[in-house]
Amino acid sequence: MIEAWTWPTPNGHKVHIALEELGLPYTVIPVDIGAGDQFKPEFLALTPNHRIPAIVDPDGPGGKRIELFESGAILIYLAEKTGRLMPTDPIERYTCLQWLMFQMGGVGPMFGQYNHFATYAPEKLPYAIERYSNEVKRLHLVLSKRLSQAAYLAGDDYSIADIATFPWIRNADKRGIDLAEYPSVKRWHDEIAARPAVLRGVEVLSESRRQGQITEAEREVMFGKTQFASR
Ligand SMILES: N[C@@H](CCC(=O)N[C@@H](CS)C(=O)NCC(=O)O)C(=O)O
Repeated sequence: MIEAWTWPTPNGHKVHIALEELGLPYTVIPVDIGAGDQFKPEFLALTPNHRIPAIVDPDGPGGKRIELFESGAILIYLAEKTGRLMPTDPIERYTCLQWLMFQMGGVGPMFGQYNHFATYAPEKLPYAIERYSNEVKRLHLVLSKRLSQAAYLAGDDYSIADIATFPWIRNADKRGIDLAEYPSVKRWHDEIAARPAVLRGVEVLSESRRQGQITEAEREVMFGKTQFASR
């Protein structure tokens, strides 16, 4: 059975949703990133990047065990393992990968930096908040244009590109975005949000979701010296 080493964050939700969509049996191994579980030896053995998500599939290619980190790589792996959620036509497949990379290289990092400076940073730096807030808006405009031309990011069919992007569009209001201003993104979001597998995926570890402000201890673990300790 696939092990999902994960936590209820947007990057974790990508994997939960994909596993639910594909109906693959999996067990959840919680990695509490506020408590420092990402630095435990058993997790570092799977990923030197000490970030969730990671998976272990004992039944990987050729029946061999595979360990993977980076949510985009995991989504491609799961799609190829099952022959689903990624088009097979070469042009459509590259289009799907293009939008997956757009999420991995643009939406994820920029929205993440917005969250950092607007929510987690102890000092509220106007330049940093404005810079990432502009990127959040710009990226919503790019998505809006694409989704006014196509039903889904890859084209006619729901794919791993949508699964990668959706968890970052959920709760858009937390990034100062009113989805009503981006009707095509809202149409796409609302449709995906109602999928039964998505409803199940976003509930994985929901009981562990942080309520309220980040604590000093969590800030130290994720952004302070803890990450540089020798292990
Ligand atoms: N590019 C990575 C990013 C993973 C990532 O940033 N994960 C965050 C949670 S969403 C994390 O584990 N943070 C732990 C930390 O900051 O120490 C991916 O897509 O898998």
